[in-house]
Amino acid sequence: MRTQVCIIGGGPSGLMLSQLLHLQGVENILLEKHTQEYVLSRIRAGVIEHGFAKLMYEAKCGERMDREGEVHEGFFIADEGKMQRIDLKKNSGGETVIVYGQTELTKDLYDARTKMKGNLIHEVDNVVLHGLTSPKPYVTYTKDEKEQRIDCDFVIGADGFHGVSRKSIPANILKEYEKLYPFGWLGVLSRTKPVSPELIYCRHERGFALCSLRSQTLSRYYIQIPLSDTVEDWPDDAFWVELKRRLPAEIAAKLITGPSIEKSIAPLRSFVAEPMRYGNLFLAGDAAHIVPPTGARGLNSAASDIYYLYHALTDHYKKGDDSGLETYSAKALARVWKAQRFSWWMTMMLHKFPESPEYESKLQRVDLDYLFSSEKALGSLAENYVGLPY
Ligand code: RFL
Ligand code: PHB
Repeated sequence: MRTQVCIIGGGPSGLMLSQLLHLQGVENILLEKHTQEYVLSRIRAGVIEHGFAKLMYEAKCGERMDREGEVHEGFFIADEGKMQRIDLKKNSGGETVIVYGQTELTKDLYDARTKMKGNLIHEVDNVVLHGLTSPKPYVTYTKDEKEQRIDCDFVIGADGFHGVSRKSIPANILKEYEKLYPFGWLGVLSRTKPVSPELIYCRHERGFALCSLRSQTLSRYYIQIPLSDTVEDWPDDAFWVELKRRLPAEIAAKLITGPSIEKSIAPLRSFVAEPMRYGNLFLAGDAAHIVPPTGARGLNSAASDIYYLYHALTDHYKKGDDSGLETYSAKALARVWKAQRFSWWMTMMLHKFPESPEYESKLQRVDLDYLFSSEKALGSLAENYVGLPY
């Protein structure tokens, strides 16, 4: 097979790029390791910034998000029981975020790709990238036990943190930066009315908690847990008891509990791989960078990579202009590192650090006092949370 762009990975990054390129007449084939059902079963992001929403409209996938997504103008930070609201709209100069699940957004992208008869190949194995520094790269893989080959101009590595694309860059070229946090998040999805119409990020001496939602009938809650814990350590009842202990009393009293319909643990990690280009391979999204979820930046950072790549590839094919491809890595990384800083800061301010609880706790207090006493500090938080410009 021959195509112009071969995309590895059918998560939101790969699907979005595939759809945008197809709309511009750029041929592409997308390879995904798992089934569509599996990709859609992963419960991940919930908060979408306006830049991502704009890209969804450009991809002609924004209709359902417009109808069913909730516009949020603010969120709360609860500190040892005291609730304070961050007015995103006021402090960012008019911007808001959209609460719309990654599952729904991915489904919309899949539906659009299917309608346009996009070439998506699922359940591929043994993906190997070849000739990346030559003008004729190609990708081999097995499907139904048969070896296949795709010749292309460019390979896009959108295969997430555990994918093969980043690993195809020689170790002497790739520099990886990583910070691991000594805890994880246990997330529960339940078909219950959310305890608050806006998100609540809770700092508490027992550990961080987050009240989020997918809709007015679907709640998403998280608690900070030690890395040694497993899902089996947390039956539903234990989860609800612990969540309530960390919420302000008036919120805990309103919490409606119910059976979990999904429960999973995510370790917290900060990670960046540089550069994001190697010859004709371009990395995008989680394949190149990971943030702890505290700042709701992961998917949103993937979206800015896709925006830059989409324009760079379109300029290459339509205008013979390669400047976007040449500057891609530097441009994408400049924004990625800002999301890293913001996510790290939010994480450090709101979690319990088991090794130095008293010192960290003092600093967190100062950070929060400063935040709520300074319009400029609130402006900085709001500007980062709604998404810095592309
Ligand atoms: P994905 O979604 O990991 O998709 C990569 C795809 O590549 C496939 N793959 C391969 N395919 C072919 N061959 C191979 N060898 C392959 N290896 C892997 C995989 O099967 C998969 O389908 O990466 P992508 O597309 O870059 O998307 C990134 C986002 O998924 C991620 O950044 C967000 O979910 C992060 N995140 C959040 N981001 C936000 O912007 N706002 C949020 O509110 C938010 N909340 C979260 C989050 C992530 C979380 N977890 C579980 C890590 C909350 C949580 C709990
Ligand atoms: C979520 O709803 O899953 C969510 C929301 C905000 C975050 C992280 C996760 O910061």
